[in-house]
Amino acid sequence: MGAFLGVMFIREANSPVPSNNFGLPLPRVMHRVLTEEEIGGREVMIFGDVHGCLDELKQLISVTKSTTDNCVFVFCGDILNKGPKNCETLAFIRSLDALIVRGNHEEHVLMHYLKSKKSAEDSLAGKYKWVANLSDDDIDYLMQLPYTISIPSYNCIVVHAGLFPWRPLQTQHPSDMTMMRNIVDIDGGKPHATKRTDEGLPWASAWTGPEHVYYGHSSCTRLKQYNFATGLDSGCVYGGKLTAKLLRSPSRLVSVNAMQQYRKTKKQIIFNHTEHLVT
Ligand SMILES: [Mn+2]
Repeated sequence: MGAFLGVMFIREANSPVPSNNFGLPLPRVMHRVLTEEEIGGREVMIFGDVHGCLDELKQLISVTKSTTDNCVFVFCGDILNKGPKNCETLAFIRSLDALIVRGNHEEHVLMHYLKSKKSAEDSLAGKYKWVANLSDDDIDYLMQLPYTISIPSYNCIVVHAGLFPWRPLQTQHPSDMTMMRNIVDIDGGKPHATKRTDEGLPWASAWTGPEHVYYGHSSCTRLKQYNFATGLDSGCVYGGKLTAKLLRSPSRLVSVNAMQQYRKTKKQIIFNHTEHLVT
């Protein structure tokens, strides 16, 4: 395994940064760093996938007594789509001066928006109808969302879906960072990422740090804790919970229950509402 890892690292380090999913333009900053100076002694709160669940988001902020004066808000992506209050959620999160990494749903929104601008036949309809209510400034804002946010003072990285183990940040593939779940063929010579969960192993189980990774995207497996990774998507939009991690010592997980099930799941998810508790 050791020799194999070394080969992987060199090969990947020399490969060019791949292009974006869906032909979207890349953001000016792919990998944002949140510095100690920016944090300025405040708490840092990292949220799992909100998916338009604004009421639960406000409740979670309220029960932890967090404000922009005492806390920096960071989101794991997928703040939009599927849920009840998309435009309002974006406006609220922007009002918090929060940092957000892009999720596959932010990219879907941008893709549908750009298609609708190109061709009258591709007008925003169905579940993307609400996108027409976003301002040009909102679209520009979403276009510039980075893929990762590193927080060196807490030795951690925030990403939506995951990071491919053994690969430096600069050569991580955009579609891995926004969509991957598992890694296939870890011992088979050519490991690769997949969106599927029925083959291979969760990428987070193979991630050996040194940074701890906080990610979302994976509600079907609920809250997941590995040695060097924590999955914060606990399926709020599916009637689960909205979860966040507070980083300042003593660090802790906090969550609130969804007020209702906003979206049906393809697979049945059994939520354990005593699994982790609101503080
Ligand atoms: Mn996602």
